[in-house]
Amino acid sequence: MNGAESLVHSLLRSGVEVCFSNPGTSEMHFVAALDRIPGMRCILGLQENVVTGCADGYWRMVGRPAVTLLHCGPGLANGLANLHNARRARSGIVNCVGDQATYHRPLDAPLTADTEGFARGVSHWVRTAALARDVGRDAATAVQAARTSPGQIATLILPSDTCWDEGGEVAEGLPVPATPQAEHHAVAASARVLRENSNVLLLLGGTMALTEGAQRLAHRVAAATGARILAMTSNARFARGQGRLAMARVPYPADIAIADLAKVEHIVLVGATPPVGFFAYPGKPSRHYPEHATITVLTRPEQDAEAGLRALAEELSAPQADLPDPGPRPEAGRGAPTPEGLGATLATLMPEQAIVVDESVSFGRGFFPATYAAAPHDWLQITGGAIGCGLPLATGAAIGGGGRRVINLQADGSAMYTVQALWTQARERLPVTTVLLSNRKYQILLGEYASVGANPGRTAMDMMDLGNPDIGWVGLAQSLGVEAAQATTLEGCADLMAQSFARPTPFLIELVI
Ligand SMILES: Cc1ncc(C[n+]2csc(CCOP(=O)(O)OP(=O)(O)O)c2C)c(N)n1
Repeated sequence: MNGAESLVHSLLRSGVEVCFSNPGTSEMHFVAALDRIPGMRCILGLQENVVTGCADGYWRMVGRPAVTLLHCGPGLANGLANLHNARRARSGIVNCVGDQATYHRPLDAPLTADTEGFARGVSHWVRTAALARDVGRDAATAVQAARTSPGQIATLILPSDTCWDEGGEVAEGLPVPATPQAEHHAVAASARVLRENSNVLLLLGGTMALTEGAQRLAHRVAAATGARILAMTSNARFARGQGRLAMARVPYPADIAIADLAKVEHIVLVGATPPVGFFAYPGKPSRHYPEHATITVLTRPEQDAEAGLRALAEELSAPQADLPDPGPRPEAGRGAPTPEGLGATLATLMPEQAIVVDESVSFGRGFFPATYAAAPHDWLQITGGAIGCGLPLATGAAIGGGGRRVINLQADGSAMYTVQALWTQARERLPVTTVLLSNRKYQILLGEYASVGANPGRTAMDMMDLGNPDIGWVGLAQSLGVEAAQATTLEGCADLMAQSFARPTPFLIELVI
């Protein structure tokens, strides 16, 4: 058995079943091993940032890591932005990066790079395999690292001779470390803050704090104490719709967030971090909560948020409390597309257990209230601000979603970073409906420009306008194998959505906004 075969066997024994890949010469023995050994679903992405974004979406739905197969330092580097987003989502991923053979590296051939250096900035765990004999054990250790709560990025670099040399040894899967629990003193301290004060904010963040169960417990705590509940601005996975709490997020725009949090005197963090601005602005505070507000941590992101909230509810002797009724589903929107209208259309048509992938950037800020009464669904957001994650995230979520409908609300500028993901959706025949929000601009940046009091001149405009030439989204999607059509009204969009939801294959709606 060579090292590559021991790698595949060990990954399988550790529970890894999906490989998102973009291979090169140094990974050919890994590819050959995947060909010989059954059990791993292998999915080709046509650029590495598609591959890594898919692995993020897969983890968010499955809670087990996929493996990525990347080519040398430059291949890994192409995938870094979505590994950054995945790290912010606290997703678990095992990257396997092929590299120059150990004895070839000193010759400084063209693809020789600081692969470990590239890996380190986005990885919790990095190792370069030294010998074929060690590769199986290294793979099992990487999976264990990736599965360590709340989820970590593990990067295993494989010089090609460690894959082709004989002497590979299969490793058994290693135990997954238990999710740490909230400390008793943290529960007691949080209870004291909630009991003794008004103007307390219970801030929920991270997948574990936004499950239906955690939301019900948070509501029970809030109903007993008068605390306010908010979610963080960006969340990896958020259970929403009927049967879940109609919960707002900390607003994105600095001024609105600062005004919204102005009365907060105490913040209890549940898997969340204190609310700070995405960016600093001259003369504005970086922290969006009042300076005098106290911060109490109920659970850190790696701790079991639901169990922590249960302990808190018990400590407070909080009675059971039914969730407020979000009311009926709204009527579908009509006429020219608006964020609220599209949100209402989505809420009307969304099938049960849909997965919404939201990289809607500036257009999407009004979607949340409009979808409180939609059928139960999961909402996945861009978490690290590195645009170009939506299409890959939707692709990976569909692979991990077991047939659930994926609805990708996708801004056009961001879509162009990783548009190749549409081809993977077509090849894998995935149930993904992309609603492509076509404003032909970097609208958010135009807004930022206006807020510094400037009017864009020709040079500035040319850096924020995507027209000239216009991107033909319908033709582009079709050329990548995805059926597509254009809509200019909400009625037209609703018709196309309904048609798409009835079919198991991908579809792109270019919604002109
Ligand atoms: C990797 C990366 N590159 C560049 C940016 C800067 N940036 C933020 S938003 C944006 C434009 C987004 O345009 P689009 O996706 O069309 O959304 P819109 O602003 O029109 O809503 C850019 C270039 C970024 N956030 N991440």
